[in-house]
Amino acid sequence: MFKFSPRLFFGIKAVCTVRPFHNNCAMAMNSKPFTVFVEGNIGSGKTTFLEHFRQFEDITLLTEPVEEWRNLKGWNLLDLMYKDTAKWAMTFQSYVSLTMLEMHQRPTPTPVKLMERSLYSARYCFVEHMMRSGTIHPAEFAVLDEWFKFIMNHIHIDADLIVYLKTTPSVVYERIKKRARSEEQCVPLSYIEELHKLHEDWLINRQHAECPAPVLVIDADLDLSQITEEYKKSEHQILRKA
Ligand code: DCM
Ligand code: MG
Repeated sequence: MFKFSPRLFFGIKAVCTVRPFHNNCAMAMNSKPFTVFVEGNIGSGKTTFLEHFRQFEDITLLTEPVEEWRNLKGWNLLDLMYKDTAKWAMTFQSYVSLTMLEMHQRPTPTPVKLMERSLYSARYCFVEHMMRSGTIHPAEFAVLDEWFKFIMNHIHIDADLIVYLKTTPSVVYERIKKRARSEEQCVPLSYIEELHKLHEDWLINRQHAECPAPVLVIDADLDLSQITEEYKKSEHQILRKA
């Protein structure tokens, strides 16, 4: 059993920005919403975490657009990617980037915005894995990386806090098997382990230049009956309550 210990890592990199406070009054003055990315391995409970916040008013919840990835003009890109990764990874990730960018840009009428994953995890975890494992050709990686750099340099992506649902690979592997999303049935434990390491390298070890916000780490190994208590401990930082 893991003991809960939320740790807030305040980024020391120059790119990290923290807004000191905001409230409804600030919203009325047209300030940007307090924007939180919920990050973590496949099966770490990101969607469940977002659902926990549905009970609160004045919060916009943006779940990962998996249904769009499963149905682009009738094509299931997620399934194509898992069935023939070498052929479809590039197409899949370029569509992920487009849909995530649309989510980053979506106007938000509330003072808080909670978003499942981001363009950053797409680049630093999933595309990074495809490049390192040789799944995509270096030329394909170069194209995806140029898109990412262009977006970072020309479009402002708001980020105030990253919630990292930290898990043990074997735990999420069992969850993935249980939830039985048809496309993911071929996913091996080694892939989950490698994705875990890439999340750690990005959010804990700070191996990339871009960690756009402070990181709140939550122990997400606990099962559903206990995890709500862990989620509650993050409420004050997300809802900006004293
Ligand atoms: N996924 C991916 N690349 C991304 C984002 C997600 O391959 N940039 C995949 C991993 C999962 C599915 O999409 O199979 C949805 O992720 P999750 O279940 O973690 O919400
Ligand atoms: Mg999800």
